Amino acid sequence: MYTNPIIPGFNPDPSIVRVGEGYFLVTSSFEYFPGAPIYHSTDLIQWTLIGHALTRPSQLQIQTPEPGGGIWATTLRYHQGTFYCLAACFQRYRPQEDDRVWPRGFYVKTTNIRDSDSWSDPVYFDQVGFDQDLFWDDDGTVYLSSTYRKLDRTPHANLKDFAVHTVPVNLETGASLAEPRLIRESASGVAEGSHLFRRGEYYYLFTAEGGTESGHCEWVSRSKTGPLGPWEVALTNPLWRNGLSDEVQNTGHADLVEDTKGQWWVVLLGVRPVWRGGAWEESVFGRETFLVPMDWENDWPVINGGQKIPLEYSGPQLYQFEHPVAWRDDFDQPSLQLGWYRKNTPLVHDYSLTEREGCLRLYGGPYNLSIPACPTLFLRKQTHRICTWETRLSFTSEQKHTEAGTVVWWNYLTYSSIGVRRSATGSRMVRFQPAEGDVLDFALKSQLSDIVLTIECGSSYRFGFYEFASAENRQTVQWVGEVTNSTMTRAPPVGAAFTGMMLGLYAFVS
Ligand code: 6LW
Repeated sequence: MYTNPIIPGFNPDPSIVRVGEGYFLVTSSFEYFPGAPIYHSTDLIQWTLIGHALTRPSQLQIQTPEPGGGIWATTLRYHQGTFYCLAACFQRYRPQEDDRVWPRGFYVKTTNIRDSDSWSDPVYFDQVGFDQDLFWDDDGTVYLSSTYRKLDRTPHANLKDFAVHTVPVNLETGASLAEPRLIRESASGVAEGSHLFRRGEYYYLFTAEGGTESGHCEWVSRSKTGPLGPWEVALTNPLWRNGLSDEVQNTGHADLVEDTKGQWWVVLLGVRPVWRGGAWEESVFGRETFLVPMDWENDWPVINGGQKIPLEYSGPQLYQFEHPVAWRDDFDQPSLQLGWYRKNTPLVHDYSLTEREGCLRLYGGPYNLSIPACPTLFLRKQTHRICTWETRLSFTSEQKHTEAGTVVWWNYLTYSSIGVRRSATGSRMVRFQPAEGDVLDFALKSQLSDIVLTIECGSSYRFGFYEFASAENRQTVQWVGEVTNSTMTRAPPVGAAFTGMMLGLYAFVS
């Protein structure tokens, strides 16, 4: 028996490879930097973040995208000693106006996946699109697949017309070696997240169809001819279907791996909404990484026996693992712990871990948290529904617009913050800025003491603070307000909520 998701917190579009005894997995990172988190496991159950494929401005430039822009659907592949991470970076994503600039996809590569600095600079493809996949055929030809709108639109239908296009490429340059071929489109209007494989006599094409929301599902086709088809579509499609009454929803976007004993496994994305007040409430985690077993029957894949993806998988293999909720950062190392993210690519180095021992010193930049740029903001993924995020802050300011504090972050259009600033009369105060409703200010007694800021995460987010006296003399928290999870997870008017909740630290001088 084991518990899903295997990687809790915002971790969509998982892609996996096994090298020897080790599994490596990458997930999408959108507007966050560094991009393309790489996880490692030896048993598919316990995953450790070991680094990122996109850590340098020369690899990743995200300046002012809409929520949900940036890096989409990374694919991880391993070929002859080299790891390849494929991605596309959306600089403009405005689906509400059917306005997107299709990015040129790219790959970065390394022979040492444990060293984040070793990933190459990007090699850009000729072919645009998202959800890039690479497939090496036995004759040495390398095929790139990506999804973009088909050029001949479906007439008289209000479909997205997103289809999978495939082209042989020169891997050194990224150049296309032929014209792209449309290899899969879907009656739903969306065929994406493609992965091509070869096994025995057949080529297999896996596609995510129906869009990443409630219609999301996974299809498979096979061909004896080659990676451009013609394709035979499995009669068992979709390979399973989770619906609106299930504990796990929106499942799809699968990738496969065979373990050392010959058992196949599938990783995919899913969400865990909460049933509250007679309706489903959006999951604060967004889309997370799930695992299910896979078998082959008559040369067709059967994923999870064709059954719905569960939160608890009861099979003979694997084991149950409780992800630890406790985590702490004393900022006592010379570099930041893995798992801190910036929103967008930082332009300047605006922090120090050495200037004041045991502290993260922020040099607050000119952008407040509502600006779609890169503020001085350090974020971590929320991984547990019920947890408390506590921050001790040492801050005074002469200016009444300068603020430092802590935040629950969905995107630059929806966040709730609690921070310290100076009031109009010159004394220090705490400001609570909820995602919805009025800003509230609370006077502080001391002009100098450290302030402990607290966010309780659960069925809502509750915010409070106290003035730090001494470690022995812990004060009671003064609660200042609450924001519901449904307010915190609201859909943005531009872009999309493809990510999950983050908790963070910030400073700005406005
Ligand atoms: C992903 C695509 C999708 O690239 O969501 O709606 C995108 N479908 O497969 C972002 O994860």
